[in-house]
Amino acid sequence: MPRYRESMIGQITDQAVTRTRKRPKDPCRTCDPASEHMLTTRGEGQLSQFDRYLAQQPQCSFGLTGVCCRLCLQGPCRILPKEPGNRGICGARDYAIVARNLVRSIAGGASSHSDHGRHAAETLLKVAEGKAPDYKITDEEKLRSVAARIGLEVEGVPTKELAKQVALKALEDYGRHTDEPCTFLWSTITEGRRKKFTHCDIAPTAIDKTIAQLLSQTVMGMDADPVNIIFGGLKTALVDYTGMHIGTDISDILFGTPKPVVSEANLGTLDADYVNIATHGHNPTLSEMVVEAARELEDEAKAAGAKGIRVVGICCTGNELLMRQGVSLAANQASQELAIMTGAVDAVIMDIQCFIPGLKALSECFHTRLITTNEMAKIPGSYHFDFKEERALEQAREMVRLAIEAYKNRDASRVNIPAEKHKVVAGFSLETVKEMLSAVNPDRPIKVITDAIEAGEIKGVCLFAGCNNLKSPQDAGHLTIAKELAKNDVLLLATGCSAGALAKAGLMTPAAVEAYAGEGLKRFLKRLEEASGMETGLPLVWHMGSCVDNTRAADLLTAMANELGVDTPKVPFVATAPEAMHEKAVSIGAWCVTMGLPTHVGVMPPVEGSPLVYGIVTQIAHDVYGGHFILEEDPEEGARKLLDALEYRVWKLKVHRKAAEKYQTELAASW
Ligand code: NFS
Ligand code: SF4
Repeated sequence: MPRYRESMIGQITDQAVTRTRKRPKDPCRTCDPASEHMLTTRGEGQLSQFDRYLAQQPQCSFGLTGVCCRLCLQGPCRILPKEPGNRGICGARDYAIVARNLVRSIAGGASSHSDHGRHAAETLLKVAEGKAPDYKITDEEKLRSVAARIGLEVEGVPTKELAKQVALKALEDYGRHTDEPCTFLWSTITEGRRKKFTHCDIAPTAIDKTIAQLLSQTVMGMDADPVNIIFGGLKTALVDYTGMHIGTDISDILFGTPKPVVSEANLGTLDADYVNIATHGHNPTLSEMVVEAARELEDEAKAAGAKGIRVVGICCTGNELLMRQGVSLAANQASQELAIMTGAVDAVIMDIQCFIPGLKALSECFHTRLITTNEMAKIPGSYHFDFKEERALEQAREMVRLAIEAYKNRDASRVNIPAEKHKVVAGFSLETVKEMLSAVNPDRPIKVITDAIEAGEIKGVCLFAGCNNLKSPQDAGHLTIAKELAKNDVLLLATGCSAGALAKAGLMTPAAVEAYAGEGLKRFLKRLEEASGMETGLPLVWHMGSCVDNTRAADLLTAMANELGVDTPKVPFVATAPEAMHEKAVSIGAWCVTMGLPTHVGVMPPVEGSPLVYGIVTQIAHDVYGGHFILEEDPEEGARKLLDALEYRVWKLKVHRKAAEKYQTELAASW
């Protein structure tokens, strides 16, 4: 692997500047036919992020490369080519500024995900204490398996009591004062990772403390050592993981672990004859109640002249509802406003994260009501409910009634719903995956995947994650890379808005296996489909859920490492965020690297201003953790690099195995 060289300095920054100058002039930056329909047939004045993206061009190259610092009131400081301007006013070098900016976005991501997890844990506690009567423990089996995993006594403990203990144990991870590492991290990773994190001193003991300390570490006049700053960032990325794992585990306990389910995706799932309610955001605590309330209030919608109520999802709340309730997924991040442009959405009900303020201006062109529900996430001019689990269903009913009211004001002549929609087979929790694999090998289900890799039938596993980012055409990166990897026999998993992109384009169907899978992958999937007798058929890409559910994929990685008898950096497993946008995507990417994954990002993060930081994240990280970032904006090139990474791992595994057999030693631990 080529090493970092000082001479890269000019090259990298020049590339960044050239790229910004090349940005296009046409707002229709999408390869989703439904989005294209909306953008080309919309009424005048209906602006969206596609237009605002163009208005922001060209973007500032200091910001793009990460060398703008606003940490103190003397700033902004920018790194200029010559002395003394090649340092900030305080003397901070390019590498300190780039590293600080980068890890602060990890702190942002980690606080979002961990807050989501905390909310789930608090809800579980309320349920256990009988304070949230509208919720219940839906999946007792999951409760017991999580409890056992985190070291609780399970035998004979009544359900509610156990739920309380799990909730308290999760909450302990937020504010522990001892040296013990976070339970939801430590109980889900390999022995090798535990040693690595301890050795590098990045094992977090408490979520809130780690995030606060990272902010403290990176204020003006604190840490100026880029390696130390990045290690602080990785520790924070691990609390991101911890919070996400809590979110997934507890959502499964409360609302059920996803099972295979058939639904549909894209804007064509909106129906002009129905009251359409779009649930948007991330946390299923609210949206599950909206689904229930909508089912209850069908008659009221009929009395208002509609055929009934259709709940659809946007972003990760959409993924959560798709996975558990079969609710259709109308849009991913970039097309959220376009859903309103159809003129058929009567209300958008939001919880937390990723709903953009631009929704408001657009909703004013129509009858659409925006409803926010979290005290930390309000949009001026929207309806706001102070959502409380104690009276969840009652509040959800009120929200649904607002949508029915709005429906009465809908102007049918302005409804413009694109026809585009595709079937989706979703619901691939790790439990589902294991059950499927058990049909082939009941004793060691994960071995079915690792055997297929070792036999060369499939090349490995790739997790698709992350957002849309208008720096590249909507969904293009996700689709190009997925098709290329499928053709080359890579087993594909997906979460978040990446899953949305692949679902909307029909890649989560059994038909896509025929259309895109290479011979090996096709054989593998067909064998699995037949053995497990899956009624839904097995799709090309396995939908694992929302972004917090990336931990489901991480659990699969851990299980594969344990099955192979190696640590995670040796497993032929890679990740890609072709259109990463949010700080949450940065924190997920950072923990993927820490877990030992080659992690492709298809939009350049602001690290090019420091060749040193660029070198740390793309190369040195590999030496320490076995994972690294592959920063590549060309999707075809990105796919090629991911394939290379997988092939290298399979080759190395084979070499090490042969050596171990020949000399009758243990498998080499290096990567
Ligand atoms: Ni993930 Fe899910 Fe989408 Fe990106 Fe936002 S919705 S949490 S952050 S934009 S994938
Ligand atoms: Fe400038 Fe230093 Fe203040 Fe940053 S911390 S704005 S580099 S003076």
